[in-house]
Amino acid sequence: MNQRRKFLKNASLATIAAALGTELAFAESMPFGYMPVAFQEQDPYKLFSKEPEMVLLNDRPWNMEAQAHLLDDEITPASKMFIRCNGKIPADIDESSWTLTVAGESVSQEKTYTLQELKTKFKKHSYQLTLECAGNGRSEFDPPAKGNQWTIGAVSCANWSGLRLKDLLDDVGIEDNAVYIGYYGKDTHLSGDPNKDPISRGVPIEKAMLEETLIAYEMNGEPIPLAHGYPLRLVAGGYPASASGKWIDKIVVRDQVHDGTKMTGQAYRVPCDPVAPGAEVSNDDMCIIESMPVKSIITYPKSGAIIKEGRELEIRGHAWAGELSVQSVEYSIDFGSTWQSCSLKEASNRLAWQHFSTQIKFPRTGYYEVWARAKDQNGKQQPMILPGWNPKGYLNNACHRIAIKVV
Ligand SMILES: Nc1nc2c(c(=O)[nH]1)N[C@H]1C(S)=C(S)[C@@H](COP(=O)(O)O)O[C@H]1N2
Ligand SMILES: [Mo]
Repeated sequence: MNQRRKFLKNASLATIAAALGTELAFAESMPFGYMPVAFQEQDPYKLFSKEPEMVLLNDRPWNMEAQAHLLDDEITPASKMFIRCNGKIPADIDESSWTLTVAGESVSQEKTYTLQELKTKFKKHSYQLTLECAGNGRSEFDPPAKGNQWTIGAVSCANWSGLRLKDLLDDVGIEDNAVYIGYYGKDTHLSGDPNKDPISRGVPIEKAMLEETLIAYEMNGEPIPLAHGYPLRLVAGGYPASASGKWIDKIVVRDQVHDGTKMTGQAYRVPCDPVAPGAEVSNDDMCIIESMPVKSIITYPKSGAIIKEGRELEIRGHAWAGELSVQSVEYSIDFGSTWQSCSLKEASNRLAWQHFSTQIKFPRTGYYEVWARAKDQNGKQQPMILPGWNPKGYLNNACHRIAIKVV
């Protein structure tokens, strides 16, 4: 039972009237336990405590993205974090009875832990971790790809705390033939079919064993917000965020690549070799996305800003490169003809985004665009225009641009 329903069932008519802001007419005729329509309507902004400028892309399931200027914080607060749900958010979450089972072909013996055990038996670690939906930027692909039309705001970098997945797997004991782990969450399939998972993805065992791969129970020092996986979440920064399972109650250690829902077929895969836009690609020619590509976002000022001639404009933003670090960020004010360097900070830890900033002088009045371009530690740069088209519209890491008017 969700909190609201629980509240209503126990509420007196006076409490209901107070919540409605008026008397309940014909209160004596309302069936016992009935939920007034006014309480059924869900405002996602209130429900998930999101900033009013967040953009709702879908309500079944809930999908909401940030706008670039909302992502200006160095550590993303919950109120500005995108939501990507594949199914229905679990109701009736009871922390005191929540358990996590570790199973699969490659565990010596299946083992179940209570949430309390996970919190007390294992050392707590905290990392700031970049989570970007593989479909971020999908809206720009042509021919278009089906799915949520994310623009630029399906990325976050919050501070996550919990135990290392590695410590958990060491405690369970895993076999030498382990190649992959997979997660199962308690969210339910949109069809209502209890035998179908909305999503069950995972990561290679090497990624699972990284120090930064967490089974998190806190985000930004608080219990994880409901929409982001309360009370327990896998967090594998640098990989498509779909690998970071929310509401998890089971981890499987596999002796083959995990074949859960959205691991197979074309989901979260791109053509192993580039294809022409609109091409049909067979499943055999699609490869699983692992580390996300280098990318950057200008978070200040908001696109469309107007400044006075002669004034310098400060710009700032973040850059990330999946499992790699970012070596430099440049900007251009002449549509990419020339580039100047920005100052770039080190990441607070591996797999966290890095902050860049600079001061820009504009030569005269007029309309400008500021473009930002990052380069990863291996020298790979963001493309200026849309990168390789792919059937599902993943991995658009083209340069972010903002419009500026100098008057
Ligand atoms: N159990 C579960 N985990 C999930 C999902 C989901 O629908 N169910 N969505 C995945 C996808 S596709 C993304 S992009 C991220 C989104 O995380 P967020 O909503 O906390 O931003 O969660 C991932 N983990
Ligand atoms: Mo995603």
